Amino acid sequence: MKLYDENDPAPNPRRVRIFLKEKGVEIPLVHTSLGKLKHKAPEFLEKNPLGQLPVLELDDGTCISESVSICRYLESLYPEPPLFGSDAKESALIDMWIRRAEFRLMQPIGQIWVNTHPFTAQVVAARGGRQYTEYGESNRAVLASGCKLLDRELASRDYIAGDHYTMADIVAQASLDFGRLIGAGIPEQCANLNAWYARVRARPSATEDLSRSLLKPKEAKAIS
Ligand SMILES: N[C@@H](CCC(=O)N[C@@H](CS)C(=O)NCC(=O)O)C(=O)O
Repeated sequence: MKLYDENDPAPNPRRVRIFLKEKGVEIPLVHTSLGKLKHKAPEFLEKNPLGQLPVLELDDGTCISESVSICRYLESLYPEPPLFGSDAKESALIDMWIRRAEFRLMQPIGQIWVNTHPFTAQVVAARGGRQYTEYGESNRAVLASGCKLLDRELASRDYIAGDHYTMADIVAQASLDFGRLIGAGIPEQCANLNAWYARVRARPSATEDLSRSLLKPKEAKAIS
């Protein structure tokens, strides 16, 4: 089994690395450079036709993409500590919060990145496309409302889906780390969400080997 991976700060492969660290499990990582477009090479498209990272390749050649699906598979192999819940109610609540973190945090952050950031402007232009800046900017309000939703929830519990750290925290944490990097951070007034963010960032799983970051050391340190 091996994981096709890209370094910090790519948020989706990062989810899987955080998950593995929480489990205390190491698997071989195959560095697949986004910058060098390795994820669009024909041999990679055979593994994931969407040309995206991460991808988990099993020993029988089966390829699983989608970071949450990869983590669900790994959870079955390494059940302790449970990060997708221990009973039906917990599992459903974690799933609900994973989906909300995807739709209310990662999605607007992704649109801000694709449609407003100077770095992606070059990438989009090179592919003959364009940025929809006004649409990208409108996602700042969507992100702020997602942050406020979580802020209200975190008034009464320590973690996003309950009293324990779970996959929902990993999805939110990796998304918000990336958001911070691109200037789409957590609003200051979200005190409960900011306190949660400090808590999850203090976990050993959140620390990365910054020498592998795609960013300059100072930028990488800022989001680590
Ligand atoms: N929903 C997917 C998203 C995967 C994704 O967008 N990965 C990014 C890297 S963080 C990527 O490969 N982007 C390149 C592209 O979309 O062309 C997941 O959770 O794995």
